[in-house]
Amino acid sequence: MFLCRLPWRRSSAACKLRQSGHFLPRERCQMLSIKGISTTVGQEQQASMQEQQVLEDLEVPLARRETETLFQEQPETGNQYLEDTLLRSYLKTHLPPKVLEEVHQDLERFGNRLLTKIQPLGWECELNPPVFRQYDAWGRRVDHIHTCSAWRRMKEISAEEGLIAEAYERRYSNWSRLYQAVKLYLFSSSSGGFSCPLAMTDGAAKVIESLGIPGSLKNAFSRLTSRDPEKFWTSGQWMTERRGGSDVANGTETVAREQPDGTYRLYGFKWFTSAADSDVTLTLARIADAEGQCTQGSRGLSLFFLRVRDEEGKLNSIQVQRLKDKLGTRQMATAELWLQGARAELISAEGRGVAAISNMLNITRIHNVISAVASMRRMISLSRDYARKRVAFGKLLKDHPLHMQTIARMEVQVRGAFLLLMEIVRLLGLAETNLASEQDQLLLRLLIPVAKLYTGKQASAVAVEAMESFGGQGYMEDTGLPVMLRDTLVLSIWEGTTNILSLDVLRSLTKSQGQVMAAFLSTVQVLGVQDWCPLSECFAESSISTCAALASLKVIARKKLELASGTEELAPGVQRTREAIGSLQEFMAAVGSEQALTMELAARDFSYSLARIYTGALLMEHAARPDASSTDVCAALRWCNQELCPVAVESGRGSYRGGAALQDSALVFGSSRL
Ligand code: UCC
Repeated sequence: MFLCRLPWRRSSAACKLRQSGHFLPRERCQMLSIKGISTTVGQEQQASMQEQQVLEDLEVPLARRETETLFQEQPETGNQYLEDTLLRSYLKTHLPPKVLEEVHQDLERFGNRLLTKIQPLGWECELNPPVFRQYDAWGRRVDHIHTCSAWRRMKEISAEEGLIAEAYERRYSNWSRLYQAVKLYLFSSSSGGFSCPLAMTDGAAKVIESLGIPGSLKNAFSRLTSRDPEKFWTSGQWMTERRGGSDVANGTETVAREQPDGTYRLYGFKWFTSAADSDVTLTLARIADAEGQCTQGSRGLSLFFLRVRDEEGKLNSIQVQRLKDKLGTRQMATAELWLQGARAELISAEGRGVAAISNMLNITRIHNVISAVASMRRMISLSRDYARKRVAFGKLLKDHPLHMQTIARMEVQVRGAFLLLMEIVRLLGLAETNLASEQDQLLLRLLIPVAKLYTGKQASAVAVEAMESFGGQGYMEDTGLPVMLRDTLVLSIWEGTTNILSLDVLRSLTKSQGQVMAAFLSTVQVLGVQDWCPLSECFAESSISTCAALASLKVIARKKLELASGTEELAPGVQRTREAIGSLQEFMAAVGSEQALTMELAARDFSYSLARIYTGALLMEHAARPDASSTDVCAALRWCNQELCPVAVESGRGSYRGGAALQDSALVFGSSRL
């Protein structure tokens, strides 16, 4: 996340020598450390003399200068936009030229702002996590969550940069969403955790917009999507209660009581509320009838909007029980909250709370993908820079083939994940501007959980691997690397765990009666297996609606480009993708007649198969551009060299048969439990 101008080289040499025996001659360190261990008088005298010598050395400027040359130059990143060749080639390929020109200028400026101003603020957020003060000096309960000035500055910057606004103003029509996602992607690893409230703010804005921005929510919507730091609000998403983080339908106990004025008061306990310093929130509750009874299950849940504090900053009948002590995302306050009659507005139809909040979930899940890709990109950029600076066994790390193979494997992962992210936000942009075909919409519904679950896992694996590429330094807190690792590990958990998302993939299949799969298969065929055609051309209508100068694209859109000369090199990848699609189809045909348990057991592998096949097709499409580089081709082929359809392989091994579930239980609990 940080690793830019961290205080590594700032502390005095003497202090470093004291902190780290590594930089001292080994014998002297040992002598320093033998104090207190039983020694002979002679040994003690010798140790004392040597210790004296070390202390003298510390005072001698020449010796200090010599020692300083031992310090390792730290890995750094530059302007993250300019350095990201894949991002830039994607934008160049897909954005209409006029849009590209404007966006490029802004992103270059933003990249510089991130490097010089925002990144240091992000580190400050890490060093100054929120503090909870329950009582004031005179014993009055205040429940104040104190955040640092850098965190508050992040909120202002988010407004100034239009990190939410951009998606809702739609000044670039369908490309606005993609542009917003790119800014969030660049922001994420420098944001000091502020990506989290932004995700929920975007989700809340989306829900309100999808409700047609009712009059009572006009003010909230304009604040959530404002560029004015004075006006800008952030939102929370209070879904998780003690009995249900995943099983929201059965776990939600919060009760809503209607008031004479038509508003509601909420009573309950929210177990995880991220970014609890937010201005407003969306939350679920069960409406009590005149007898105080509530409908249980999913159909009993309704969606509410509430302001967390009033104009004077007083909490809305809410008590903060405590802040969570988390592994990561420590920059951001996650609280346990008691709702003791919090005034709220019902914003969904009664009993349609889950369906209504799923609009928010789908947006926050996309933000999760953004953070996953951003984290991988940052870790790999730092590993790469370190490989250019660190010498081991007489040569730079970059000259060690095994080390480079490890980084290259991570690079293939992040490239695939990046293209998958771009694909989703491209589709979302089309859907939000009424330009999406039915197929696009089905695809979007399917790909959001697929991308969330897959990139969350990828990011965790890449973060661990990349940390290792710094050796022991990767494990040191003040390098900032452990912070990045911790913050990445949450990505496979919040917003739905891998298994919950795998079941959501199945839900999308069932709900659409298989249409999402038809959309998936036909798109994959077009992307990876047919001639290349730039998508900006395919969707030229949308760009033309915002930019008349692009009318010429319409002409080009009708022309299918010949595959670039490198296409032949892609043949093995195309072949493997075709085979994987065939295996997937065979699996689906076979499983159609089997029980629901089979599909549940297969859900994760099935989702991984969708992710790998679709991403492979995207990589090949990118590699088949006329101006594709050899790196693009290499990444596509390497991606396709992995098992693209693990669900077929596991199915062949009998992993989803009923007996397999019994075996799983036996393996976990031992046979005696059966
Ligand atoms: O709050 C959290 C932490 C906040 C931090 C946010 C930071 C984000 C940062 C990102 C980067 C920095 S974590 C809490 C997250 N909680 C979850 O994600 C919940 C996980 N559980 C699920 O997703 C479950 O699958 C549920 C809750 C959706 C299951 O609920 P139900 O009620 O049992 O499911 P149903 O009955 O199948 O679905 C109810 C309705 C259906 O519509 P109808 O009634 O028309 O058939 C579904 O089709 O909701 C619809 N639905 C969806 N529609 C359910 N899920 C979706 C979906 N994903 N998209 C569209």
